[in-house]
Amino acid sequence: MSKTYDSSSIQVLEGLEAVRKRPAMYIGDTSTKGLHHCVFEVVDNSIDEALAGFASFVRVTLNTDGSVTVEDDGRGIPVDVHKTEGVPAVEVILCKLHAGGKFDKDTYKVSGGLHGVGVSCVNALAESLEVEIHRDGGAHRQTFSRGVKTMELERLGDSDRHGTKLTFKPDATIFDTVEFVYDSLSRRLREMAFLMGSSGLVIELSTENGERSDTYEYPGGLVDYVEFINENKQALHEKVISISATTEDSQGNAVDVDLAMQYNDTYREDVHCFVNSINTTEGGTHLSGFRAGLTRALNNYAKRESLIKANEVPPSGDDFREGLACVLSVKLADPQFESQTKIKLGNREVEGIVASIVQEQLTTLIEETPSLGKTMVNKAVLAARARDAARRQRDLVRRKGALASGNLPGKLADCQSKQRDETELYLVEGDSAGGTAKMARDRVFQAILPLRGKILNVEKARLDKMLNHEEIQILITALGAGFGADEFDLEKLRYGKIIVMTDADVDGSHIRTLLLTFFFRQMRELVEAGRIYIAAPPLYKLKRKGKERYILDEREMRRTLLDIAVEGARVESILGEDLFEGDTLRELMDAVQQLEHFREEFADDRRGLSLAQYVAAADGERLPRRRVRLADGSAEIFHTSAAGAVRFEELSADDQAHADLFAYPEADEIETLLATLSKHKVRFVDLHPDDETARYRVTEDGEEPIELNDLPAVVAFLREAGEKGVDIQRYKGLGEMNAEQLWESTMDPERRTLFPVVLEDAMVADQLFSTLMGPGVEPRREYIEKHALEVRNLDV
Ligand code: 0RA
Repeated sequence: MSKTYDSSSIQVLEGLEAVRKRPAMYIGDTSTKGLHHCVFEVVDNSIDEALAGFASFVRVTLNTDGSVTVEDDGRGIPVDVHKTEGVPAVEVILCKLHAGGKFDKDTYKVSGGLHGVGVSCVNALAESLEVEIHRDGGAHRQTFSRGVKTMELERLGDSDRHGTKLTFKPDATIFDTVEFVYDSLSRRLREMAFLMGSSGLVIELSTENGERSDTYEYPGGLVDYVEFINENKQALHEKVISISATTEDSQGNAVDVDLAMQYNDTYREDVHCFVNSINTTEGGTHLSGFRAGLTRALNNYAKRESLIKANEVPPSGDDFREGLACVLSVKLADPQFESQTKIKLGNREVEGIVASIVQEQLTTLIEETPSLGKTMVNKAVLAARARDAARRQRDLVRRKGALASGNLPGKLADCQSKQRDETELYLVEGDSAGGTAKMARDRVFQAILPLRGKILNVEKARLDKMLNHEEIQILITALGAGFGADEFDLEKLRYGKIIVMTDADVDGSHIRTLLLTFFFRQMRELVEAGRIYIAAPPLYKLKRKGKERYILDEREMRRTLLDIAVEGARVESILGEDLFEGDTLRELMDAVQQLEHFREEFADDRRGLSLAQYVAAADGERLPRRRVRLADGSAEIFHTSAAGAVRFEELSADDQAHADLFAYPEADEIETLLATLSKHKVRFVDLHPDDETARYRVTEDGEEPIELNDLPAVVAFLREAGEKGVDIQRYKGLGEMNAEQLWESTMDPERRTLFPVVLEDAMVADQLFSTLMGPGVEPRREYIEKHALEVRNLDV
């Protein structure tokens, strides 16, 4: 970057009203996605500073007041007076659309995603924005609101630092939601850190309250990324392969190609590709170039070394990518995207460029390290064999008619409607519940498929074995959309919704997980299209005054009984003259009831504090998030999870082995409950007073008043009163319901609860499935131990 920027290189285009009028035009939409887009818009600028060699860190902080701060140690936004505008450049950059010194053609914007609309858009959509700049020997500050300055640029004093610190609070009148989602920001920032890795950049994300903080620093770049992907998988060769080159296209523009890859023992291809740091989820010419180069290099090598026998099925391109984890990143000056959403690269020339770089460097590499070449080819030979076996298996099954639609499995009770989108297929655990469901359903639009026993864990099986499994064949046939990478066709799906209906017990949740694993691995499109649902059969039925209702779980039960009791009841405090009734009474009783519930849970959990001790350890209104207990019995309490985790990690290995780290994930919930108490002027310590004084007078409609000691006693009394005239039935499983009950509670669209299965982050899901359902015992044990700390009611 030889070019120097100053205010003269910034051109002025138009005003910001346009952005406020039609925000979606600039940031995509006004959902969480658009909201996050604003953060990345600023972050991109910081990252550009890092790529240009001026910044070494980017720090993102989610502040308690709902604003977000992005800080870097780059050159700082220019503050000198703009030649034609006559105001400081920073003001032009923040208040004029498309103004930005970086709009020159000399360099491409490497960090940018869909971004590049300019920080002025962020300013336009911010209720308030403050920028602090260290540059030219001084510290400077200016503030804005909704794109308009609220003060002139101010010089705060001398400074020998350089950098930009920008804080903005999103405008709640523009966005559907102004709450940043930590995990979602963290995912993209981590991805950016991987992609920028080798430039030495450190990206930090934290919340101002210290609750969460993460540092992303990946000097290994793409190699680190691939190691991360393969973290819980068995790698087939020790070192991650790294390929990179810079060339020119026919126009003389620079094209950078970087990739890292490593085979693992799974059967899936896991390739992530990027263009100028944009995740091109639909691939494009760079991806097809990579595939061609890989296939050619390995095919030629296999031929030369006679690694494939004459009577053997030759590996296809797919076979060469079985079990391949790969990250491919290309950078080019003028990317052409095939779709508006920029997820598929269209530049034709890139294909040949990537293909020849990959072929060339890979060939050299495997010639230098023959064992590596053999490992890769062998994996592909096995994949080809399995593919062939699967094909034969499929042909066999197809000949038997099982995979062809039109020849439906006998167990399936199909529905009548041909309007696909209004139809539903229930996958039911066991023949007996299946039978009930068949009687219960509305046969016009509901189909039932009973599944017997456990279906195969597809995480541990290859295709041919999977197709051999009868329940899976039946499932594939019933869905009617085919199977396998080239055959699955969402359009052919025979039902609008696929609903998994299992018992609320260990077996039920296991079967549910196996089914979800199957859908995620083999029919991901079904999940992505939002077609999969989980049915929620109730745990209880409650009858009162001739009326029945179903209750989903314990918690709803407690609340319902209290609701009934609170009707027509009044509670007076004898000492304080407070009167509670109606909604106020319900709110207070509900809080007391929940706190008592926590009190019991604390009493018998292994974290070793009573609820009273725990609440007493509060710092102001903040409850502890972590507690570390050492082997000698001494313990420390931490109000932020980060501090507790750090303290734990600081211990020696021996101390760690003998120390316990306890998490309090319910802290937020309890804080809210305590706040409700204080809203009603009740102190936590008064819930269980030491003496036996009657403090509350309770009057139920048409009954004599009764005096009680404390609020938990009032709750118990009211709940007992509520239970009078109420008949409760508990269901242990679907099998205990008759057809009518099953229909009313779980299958009637008007009354049931359905949980849609959504795929938030395919990469995280992928790792989770590998960890929990894959063959490795150690990663699973680690996962469960780590998360056991976070889980209170492990409902299995
Ligand atoms: C315009 C020109 C220059 C830098 C920046 C903007 C800039 C913007 C942001 C936003 C967040 N951090 C930032 N850092 C820099 C070039 C300045 C020069 O030539 O010295």
